[in-house]
Formats: sequence, structure tokens, C-alpha cells
Amino acid sequence: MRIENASTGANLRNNIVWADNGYGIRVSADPQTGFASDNNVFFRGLFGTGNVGFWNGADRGSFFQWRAASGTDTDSIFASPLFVDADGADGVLGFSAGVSDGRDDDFHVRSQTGSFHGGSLAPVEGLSLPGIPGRPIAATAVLTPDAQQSPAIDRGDEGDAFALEPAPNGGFVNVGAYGNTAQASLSPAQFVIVMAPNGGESIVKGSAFKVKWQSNGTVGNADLAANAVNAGNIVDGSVGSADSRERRGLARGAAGVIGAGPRG
Ligand SMILES: [Ca+2]
Ligand SMILES: [Ca+2]
Ligand SMILES: [Ca+2]
Repeated sequence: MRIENASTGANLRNNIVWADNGYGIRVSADPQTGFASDNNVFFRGLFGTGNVGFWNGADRGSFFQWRAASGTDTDSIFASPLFVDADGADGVLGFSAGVSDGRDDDFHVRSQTGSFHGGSLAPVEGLSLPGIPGRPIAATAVLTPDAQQSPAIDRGDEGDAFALEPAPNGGFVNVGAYGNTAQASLSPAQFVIVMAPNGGESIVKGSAFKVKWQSNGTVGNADLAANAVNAGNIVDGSVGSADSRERRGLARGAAGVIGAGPRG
């Protein structure tokens, strides 16, 4: 994504941003006014030269560099979105002249509850004859449970619409192209997703910070636990009610990882 030409107020939410080369988000210096970005899933391949972002005239290669420089994406993560099959059965990503029109590329995200393999929101070309194009037809979607669970499911902004997603939709919009559509991947009956902090943040010792999660299907309070890499605990006040999705922690150690789950 390129933000440029003195545009203001750009707000990027609920996107899967995968850049093996070039930039995931490239913000030139003049349009930073009002720029906002959050609830995204970033990724890049191991062997690419891609940068997560470009900010203030410099490459921000890693997600942590991007987040620290831009001050955005506190509720975003860096993880494989676990597409069903991004390059499809033929192993070719996108259109390849004379080989494939790219319809086999499947950007639904994997769900153990089920995802819509092979479906598409746009029509594809039906049976054609030499010189005679086929009619537009709908690709057939087959609801299929996957072995893995994509981190994009229910990670979207809590204020964004999700009602077009089929049940069970988790009560939150999915990140990616199929969020809030009839082909959104299905949610588990019960889940807790820790939105922030989710690893890699720098938090000044003694300062307060926000612990935020999104959950559905849980009853009662949530238990928050902290595992400090260095000495000391990272969270003070570990219990919040289930419908309060934000609590404040107090940083005591130098670094740590927050986990949360429904109270057993
Ligand atoms: Ca393909
Ligand atoms: Ca493939
Ligand atoms: Ca959802």
C-alpha cells in the first residue's frame, strides 16, 4: 500500500499485508498527518527482501521497527495469515498467460471450524470454446475444516461490522479480504485473543500500559497471566471482567509475554 501525494487521514484497518519484496505499507513523508493503521496481520517470506514498512524516509524492515517508528499497529501482529493455498494447486501465484487465470489461488484463511475452499466473491469464466469466451459463473465454495487456525480470524477492529459473516462468526470481523462477507472463515465456539501487548513491545519500567483482548463464548472473568523473560512480574491487577476488554498493567520487569484465557 502506498500513501503519498499529501493525502491525510489514511486509516488502514483489518488488512493482511504480505510483502516478500518492496514494502507492505509505504508512507512518504508528506502524508503522515492523521495516518492510522491497526488490526492488521503482517508477514513476509524468509527469503525475500521485503520491508514491513517505510516511514520518515527510512526502511522499517521488521514489524517491530515499523511499529516503533510509526507509532501505529499496537493491536496488529506479525504472523503467517495461513491462507488456504495462496498459489493454488498449480503453484503459480496470480495470472500466468496461457497457464492459469489465477482462480485456483485461495486467500481464504484456515479455520478448524471451517473455511470456504475454492470460493470467490468475484465471478470466474465458465466453459469456453476457441474464440468464444465463457459466461461468468460463480466459483464453488466448499466449507472445509482445516488443520490449522489462522490468526486473522476475529482479529479485526472491535468497532467494525461483522454481521455478514456466517455463524459462528465470533462477534468480531475477520482480517483480510473475506472479513464481513459470506465467505468469512468460521470462528471457534470459545476463544480469547490477546491483542496487546502481543510480543516485541518496549515498555518503560514502572509505566502503565494497556492489556487488551477480544473474546467470545466465555463466561465470567478472564485470568491474565504474565511470563517475564527477566526478573519481576509484568502485570499488576490480573483479573478483569469478561465484558471489559481492556485492563491496565504495570510494567515491573524488563520484558515479558502476556497470556490470557477464560477462567477455568
Ligand atoms: Ca495458482
Ligand atoms: Ca499451492
Ligand atoms: Ca469473525
